Amino acid sequence: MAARREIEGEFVMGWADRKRPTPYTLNDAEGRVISQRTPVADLPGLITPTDLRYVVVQLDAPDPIHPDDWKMEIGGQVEKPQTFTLDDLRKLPAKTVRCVHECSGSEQDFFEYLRSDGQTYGCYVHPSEEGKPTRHVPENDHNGLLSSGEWTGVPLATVLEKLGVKPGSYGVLAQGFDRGRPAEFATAGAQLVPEGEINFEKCLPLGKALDPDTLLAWALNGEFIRHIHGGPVRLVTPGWSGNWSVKWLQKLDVMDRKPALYYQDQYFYLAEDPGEPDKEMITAMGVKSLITEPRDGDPPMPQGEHLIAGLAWSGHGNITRVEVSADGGKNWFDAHLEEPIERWLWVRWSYLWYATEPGHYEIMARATDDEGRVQPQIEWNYLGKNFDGIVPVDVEIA
Ligand SMILES: Nc1nc2c(c(=O)[nH]1)N[C@H]1C(S)=C(S)[C@@H](COP(=O)(O)O)O[C@H]1N2
Ligand SMILES: [Mo]
Repeated sequence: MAARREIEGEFVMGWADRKRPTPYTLNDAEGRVISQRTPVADLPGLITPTDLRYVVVQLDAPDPIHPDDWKMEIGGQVEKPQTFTLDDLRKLPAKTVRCVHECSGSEQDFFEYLRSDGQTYGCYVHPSEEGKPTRHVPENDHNGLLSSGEWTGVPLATVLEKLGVKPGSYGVLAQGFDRGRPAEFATAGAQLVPEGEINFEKCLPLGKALDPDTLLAWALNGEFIRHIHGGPVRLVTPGWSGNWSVKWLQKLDVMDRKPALYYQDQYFYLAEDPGEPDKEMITAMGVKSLITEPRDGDPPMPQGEHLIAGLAWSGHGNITRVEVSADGGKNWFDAHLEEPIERWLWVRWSYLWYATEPGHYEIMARATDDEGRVQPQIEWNYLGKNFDGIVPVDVEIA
């Protein structure tokens, strides 16, 4: 069996245990984690353990703010601007939402792979000369940029209602207290790169800001949000790409129109080329499934029954169906969806495949959501954002 199924343990709190998955981590010069990737296919549950969550830091990682010193001004187009402490926020009626976060850049190498024979993205095409990008290798820059979590906080809508949003407002400008200059990976297609330092900012359209599941969150997976994950308070926008969930909040401004913002106009959009005038702002994720087993590179498997399993999620709602093909997309069969099926969380699915003949098989999965959206939804775009294509797993039956 492959090394990943190794179970010789380590000692956890004094007891021998199963080998634990480890995240892939990059640190800055001071040793602080600035990038981390989740070994998502090694985790058999629904919620990504906090230590294994992916991390993306666009600017410089900020110093932590003590929760007692933290304050957030909410102003702009509201009747009663107010500054909130963490205690103030926690006196409002809270709720808990479980959701998937996926970075827009997640798995972007597959766009080129699926386009490799010149066909339009969306249908499956055969492997390019270079072959298929590896999906589960953490060293690959675009792997493991997704996690799920259980967030507790107050709906942004509750706070906005208290303050009174003026009619005709566009959205809520959310500002993090991290500053810096956009990293190289985020300036490639930009037409205007700021000269000095900026804060990480997004202007969330009012409709999403008022969604009852959009939170000002202070807890993650049962504990206060750790600094590295955006504490003391972070925005959580279930269903929308990771970049909307602004970490390290320090300020909210209700805007009457959308301001020009680096991480909204110069990055995080869909377009065929950087010069395109009508770039589409990235909002919700597509609809996507991931096969967690088997995997490319597994040793040949015997004839007989094999588990095909994975995860599926959508930026718009519940997953209603996952189909599996073992013959490269000719025939599809319904997989079993494992409960619970929650609106913003991924669902685990499984299918028992009986392999009768030796040979090479291409295993594929395709998800559908309750809006009838079938994977894939997002077309090739030059920044390679929001990949949700169907990627076959190559399997040998001995
Ligand atoms: N303040 C701030 N918020 C941010 C970012 C950031 O760099 N600064 N990165 C965004 C991006 S691109 C992603 S994918 C998610 C990552 O969240 P995580 O680091 O908790 O996984 O946070 C978003 N929110
Ligand atoms: Mo991201």
